[in-house]
Formats: sequence, C-alpha cells, structure tokens
Amino acid sequence: MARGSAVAWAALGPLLWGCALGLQGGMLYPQESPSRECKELDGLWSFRADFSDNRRRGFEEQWYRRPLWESGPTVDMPVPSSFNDISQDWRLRHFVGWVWYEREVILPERWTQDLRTRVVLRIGSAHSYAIVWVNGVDTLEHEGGYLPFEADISNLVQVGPLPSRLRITIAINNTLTPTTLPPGTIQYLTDTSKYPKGYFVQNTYFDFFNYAGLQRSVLLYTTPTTYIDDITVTTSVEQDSGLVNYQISVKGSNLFKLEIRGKGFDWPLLVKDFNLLRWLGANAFRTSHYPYAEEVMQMCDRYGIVVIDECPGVGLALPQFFNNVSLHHHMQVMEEVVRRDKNHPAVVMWSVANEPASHLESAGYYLKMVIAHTKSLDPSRPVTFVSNSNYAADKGAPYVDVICLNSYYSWYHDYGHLELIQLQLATQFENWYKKYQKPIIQSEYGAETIAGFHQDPPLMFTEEYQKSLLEQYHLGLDQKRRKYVVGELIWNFADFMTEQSPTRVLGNKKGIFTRQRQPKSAAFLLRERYWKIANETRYPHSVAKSQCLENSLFT
Ligand code: GCB
Repeated sequence: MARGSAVAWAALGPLLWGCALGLQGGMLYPQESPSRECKELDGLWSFRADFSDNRRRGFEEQWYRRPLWESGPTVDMPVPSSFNDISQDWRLRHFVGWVWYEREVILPERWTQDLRTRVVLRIGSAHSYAIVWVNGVDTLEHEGGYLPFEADISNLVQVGPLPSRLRITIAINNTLTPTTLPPGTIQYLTDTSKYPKGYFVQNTYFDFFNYAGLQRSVLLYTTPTTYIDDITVTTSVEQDSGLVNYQISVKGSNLFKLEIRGKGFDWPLLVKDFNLLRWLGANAFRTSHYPYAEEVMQMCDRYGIVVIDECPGVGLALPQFFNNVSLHHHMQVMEEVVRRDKNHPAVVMWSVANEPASHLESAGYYLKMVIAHTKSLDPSRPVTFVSNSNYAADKGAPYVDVICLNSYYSWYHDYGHLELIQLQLATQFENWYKKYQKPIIQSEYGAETIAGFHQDPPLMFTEEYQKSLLEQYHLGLDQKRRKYVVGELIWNFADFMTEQSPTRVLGNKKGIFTRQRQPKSAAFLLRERYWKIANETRYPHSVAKSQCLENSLFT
C-alpha cells in the first residue's frame, strides 16, 4: 500500500525560533479526536521470563513466531506495572535478562479495511531495551526506558481480508551495561565455593530499584494517512504582548496498589500526589532520575507545577561510562526527552544527569557535549546537571546555566551533628557562587526517617531528626534565598524502593510521605514553610520577589 512520505511544514504562526534541529519526527501524546481513535492495551498480558542460562532461549526458539503459550508456560502480567513486584516467585524480583510479553487484540474492521487510516502501535515505555513483533514480524526496536516509542503498523494489519486479530509480542531486556542510561555492570562471581556456576549479579550505581517491564500504557491509535506528526510551541514577548508561536509538521499529504505495581503508572496515585503537592504548597519538582510519564507532565501544566526535566543520566559513576558510545546514546536520549516534552509549559529546565563523576576530565568533556546538544535542541530553556562534586573539582559546572547541588550534611557524615549544618551549607553556597556567579538550586537534602520512630532529643532515623535537620537547612537556605539561591528541593517527596543494602530499610526512607502517602512530621514543617514563602512572593512587585530573582537567568 502506497503511503506518502513527504514532510510538509505548515507554519501557522510567526516562526521566531529555529529549534528542533536535531529532532527526528514528533512524539505527540495520543488523544482522541474526530480523526483519531485510541485503543488502550492496558490489562492482562501473557508473560514469561527467559530463565535459560544465556537468557536467549526465546530467540533461539523464536517465541515470537507463535502464541507464547505454545512455547511454554506463561503467567498473567498486568500492564502497566513492573514485573518485579507482581509474582511470588522471588527469582522474578531480581531477574536480569529478557522477559517476554504478549497480547492479542481484535481490531475494529474499519482499521483493517480503510486504507486512508494509519494504525500506530505506541509503547509508553519499556525498560530498558525492547524488540516488538506484530503477528511475528519484527516491527520495532528501542533502547532506553522511560520514554515512548511507536511504529506505523498499517502495512501489517491492512493485508487483505480480515486479519483483524493482532498478536503483539514484546521482548524486554533490563540488563544495564556501561553504555545504557542509567549505566550498570554485570559481575560474574566465579568462586565456586560460594556461588553456583554462571552466577552473576547486576551492579548499579544509583539509589532506586531497577524496576522493569511495561511500566506505562501500551496503545494503538489511528490517524488519517495525512496527519499532524509534530507540533512545536514557543513563546516570546514583544513590547507588552505575549506571543504564542506554533509550528506544525504534517506528514503524508483506585485505591493504592503500592508494592504491587513497582512503578507502573497509576492514576489514583498520581492524583493523590498532586493533591499532596497542593496541600504542601510546593510548586516545583525534578523528575529524578528519569523522565516521568506524560500524564504527570500534563498534570504539572494543569496544576502550575514547574519541572526540572531530567533524563535517565544517573549512575554515571565510573570512568568507563564516559565513552563515545554512551555520549552518542545520551545525546539521542536528550533528543527523545526534548521531542516529547518541549511543549509543556511546566518544563523550566532540562537536567542531563544526576551526580555524574564530574570531577573527571572525561566527564567534563562529556557533559559539555550533552549540554551543548540539548541547548541546540531547545535554545529557549536553561540546561543543568545535578552535582555532588566539590566546587573546585567539578568539570561540568562551567557549562550549566544553573548550579544544582545535592548535599547531605549531618546525614552521610557528621552523624547526629545537626549544629554543623548551617556552617557547612553556607560554605557550600559561598564557594560555588564565588567561583561561578550563577544561580544555585539546592536540589537534594534530607534524612532517612522511619515513620513512627520518635526520640527527643532527636536521633537519626526518627521523625524528630528529619524535622530538625530540615529546620537547620532552612535557616541556611533563608540566608541565601534572597540573593542567589533560587530553589530548594527536598529529598524526597515519598519513600521509594531501592536495592537491598545495609543503609536501606525496605528502600529509601527519606520521604516526607511514606510510600503509602501518609505524612511524617516533616511534611507539616514543609507545608508551613512553602505556604509562607508562597504568600511572601505572591505579589509580583514585592521587594522579596525582585530580590529573589537578582542575578538569575530568569530575569
Ligand atoms: C543522592 C541521589 C539519590 C539518592 C539520595 C540518597 O544524592 O541523587 O538518588 O536516593 O542521594 O538518599 O542517598
């Protein structure tokens, strides 16, 4: 079937901005309209993990050629969800390698018969490498979790009389390598007195559990054969008028189920989180440490929450992770992030990485290149990465627009000595500002806290300690807030799952809310603070606000 491939740019507003140079094609969020229909494929899929020694039996036996149940037993797997938390089989929780998902769909007859209709298969995210077959035909591959990808499958479904039943098979590999984002390493443990033959573990260099699977929605949608492929919205100001410009690319002529969904997308949880943000009076967050679901970004637009949009550049901790293959992939990931999120007014800044080993020369070059590339994709927004390096050693800071700093005074060192926080924080800010004269955001600070643990005077892990630690930080932040510190982001909004280690008690407990979204004492402290600051800066001409923006890029 012939399909037009020409790309026509319809400029429907003044084009003031030549962005999106490197963005290949669009990735619009699928929405129903008079010309587009959607069919969600969320629900139960058939699933099998490939437990074979080399994890490649699925490819050797070509499991995609026939219904999955024909090649062996399958289990039910909900989509969206992380496969790790669903099963009672402990091997699945820590499984590393290929897993197979399959789902059969019956298509509306019009989709298969009307040659003026394009049928698109869209996968919200598959962590981390995915291969997709439609009716056994290799259709699509994608590297990197947390971002959507899609394929026009019209030619597979519009093939004569009624193959209206479609079999979608998706193989996903969650192995992290030195060139994935985030990176990781596989370590074979060869001491046969301790480990069975072939035993290996996945090493990661970040602090969250490497949940995997189809964690966001999968859907089919249609467009006409001539369709809008992309929209780019930009804004500017001319004299006293605000201008909204847009460029359109036309192609062709319920209840919480935490613990059991890993980090599978969940509407009730999302709405609850935004209600909590509103309750807190918070107005910003960072998508640490990977892009969040598109529905989250839409909620930010609606609720007026500004976002530092971070890519999965986390765990770049070893020198070997700063290589050319990774650099190329990292740039490509930034293209996908910008392509997906560029039109969200909520996005105020791109973050290309969290805590890379930025004291290394090779990291300096790498960050310089990724930041420059991101700026060429979107010259309208500032770009940063989040640092935990020493100000004098950091090789990436010269290239960022805003310095973002993570520090854990009186937590990872000087245990219990809350009295040191103000001094250490002031030193941190003064050193960085003196060297770079750039606006600074405190992008992480906090303390591990087990809800219900109490001790006064405060001891580590109690609610009192978390509260007191935050109070000390706030005193320090307030000293600089009206000068050059332009933001503060608590670590963390809610408790979350991590790998097991002696420093983590059923995950990271630095949340001010539990994983079930119940407040710890610190939540009330922050609520008071955020609303107080919001009220102080409510009036645009107040002294407080103009001082707060002094020296900032945003003036
Ligand atoms: C950090 C990391 C974050 C961790 C946090 C912690 O600096 O950016 O991923 O979870 O510290 O709690 O240690």
